Amino acid sequence: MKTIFSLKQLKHQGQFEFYNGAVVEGYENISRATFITSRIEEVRLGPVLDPRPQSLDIAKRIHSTAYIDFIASAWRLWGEAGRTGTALPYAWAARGRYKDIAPDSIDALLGLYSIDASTGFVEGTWEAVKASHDSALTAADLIIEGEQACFALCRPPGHHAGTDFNGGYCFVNNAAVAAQRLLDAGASRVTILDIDYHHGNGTQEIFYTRGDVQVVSLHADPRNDYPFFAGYADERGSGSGEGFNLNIPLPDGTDWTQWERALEFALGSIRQFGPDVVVISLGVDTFEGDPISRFRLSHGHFPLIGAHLAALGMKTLFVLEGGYAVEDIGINVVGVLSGYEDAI
Ligand code: OKP
Ligand code: ZN
Repeated sequence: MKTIFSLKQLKHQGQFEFYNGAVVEGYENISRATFITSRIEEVRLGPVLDPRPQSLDIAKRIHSTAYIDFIASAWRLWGEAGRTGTALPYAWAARGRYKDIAPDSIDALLGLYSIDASTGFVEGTWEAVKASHDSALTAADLIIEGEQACFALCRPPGHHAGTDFNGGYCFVNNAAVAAQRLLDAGASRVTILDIDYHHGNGTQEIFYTRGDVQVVSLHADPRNDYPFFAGYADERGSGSGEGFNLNIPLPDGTDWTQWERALEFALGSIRQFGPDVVVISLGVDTFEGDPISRFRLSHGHFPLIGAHLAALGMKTLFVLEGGYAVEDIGINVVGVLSGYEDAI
């Protein structure tokens, strides 16, 4: 299987976040990517290729143009305000309760276009975010050109980024942009199956009223964990999208037996929908050793996930999301990909 990845994606580096009341180095760090590429080479999964340069046209349809323009200029605005550290918000608009205003101050803009204080900007953030987006689109292009499966090593990740907000380490929703590219190229239906530990609230929001993209997600019950305000089982889509959003929240401590049962249910709903391509939002923070998560999958389970996905018999685009046990992330991500390849 081919992997798409650019070294530019390492330029988002050294950002801080809030965690348990303290300011700490970001969990979403560059070693995540380097552990994965090392493992790909170790097991000879296939070549790691640079993305092709890509236009932002689709990103500006999936997100608002104003939002994309903001994240492309946030670091410059932060510098113009005389700031040097990680650009993070400290004030939010509690949307719907305030007038619809267009503020100028960088502090207001950071709050306006975000849902949390985990998603800071540093000097290289935009270049890395753009390259991550290019990797997702290039991997989608390879599927369009005939590959059965492809891996977009996207970092920063994407599934918490919605139409006009960042959050959860995510800026551009790479999986959503890739899904739109597949539709533009002639796919009539695409499924995004999100197996990250956290609910992909951004992906859900983007496609909530659409019937051409089914969004299916297995995740920690949002009563217990981030993103808290979305991911409940009664969120099933609306309008033309009604019935095409499926959330399967799972309790703290979920183990392989429970998780696999949920996956089988999800796969059943995907078979019914009958997409031309499945995009997997591939997070491996379901691993028992993950520092910010509370599920109990172990190393050996990840290849089994790959085998389940291969059994769908559909073209499959893997897009990286989370996974923070960095020493294990290569084994777990490449475990899914090799498990898939061994089973097709
Ligand atoms: C991103 B992905 C507070 C703790 C972490 C955000 C979690 C984001 C997870 N800094 N809060 O879905 O793996
Ligand atoms: Zn996650």
